[in-house]
Amino acid sequence: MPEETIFSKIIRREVPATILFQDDRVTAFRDINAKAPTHILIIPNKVIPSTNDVTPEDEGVLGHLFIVAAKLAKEQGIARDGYRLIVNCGRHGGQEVYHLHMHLMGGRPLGPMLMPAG
Ligand code: DGP
Repeated sequence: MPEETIFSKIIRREVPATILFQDDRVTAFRDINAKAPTHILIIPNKVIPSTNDVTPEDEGVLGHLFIVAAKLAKEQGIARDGYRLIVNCGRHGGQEVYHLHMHLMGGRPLGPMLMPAG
């Protein structure tokens, strides 16, 4: 069994978070360190540490992350102007929490996708 992170405690509501959506497969809550007016994390309830650990049986839940992202973007009023979905993986990807998560960010122009190559 992969190791749990703080995100499992958020799913079980053992630590506080602003949960915007939850069903039997995914949970969505506001990022504690928001980098945009809307910054939401959408995560599978099942612990998948990173995209390196994804298996074919995860296809359904990973597709569901996009469905929930689109629904939340509409609800948050950012769908028309657009937004960014990010999944970080590993050290070079800047992943801090090893429970796969999709960032939904919007509410202002987000600028170029990456810093210039250095
Ligand atoms: P990443 O770098 O992709 O692993 O992003 C992890 C994000 O998780 C980061 O933007 C901050 C957020 N985060 C970390 N701990 C907590 C927490 O306890 N609560 C909430 N709401 N967000 C958290």
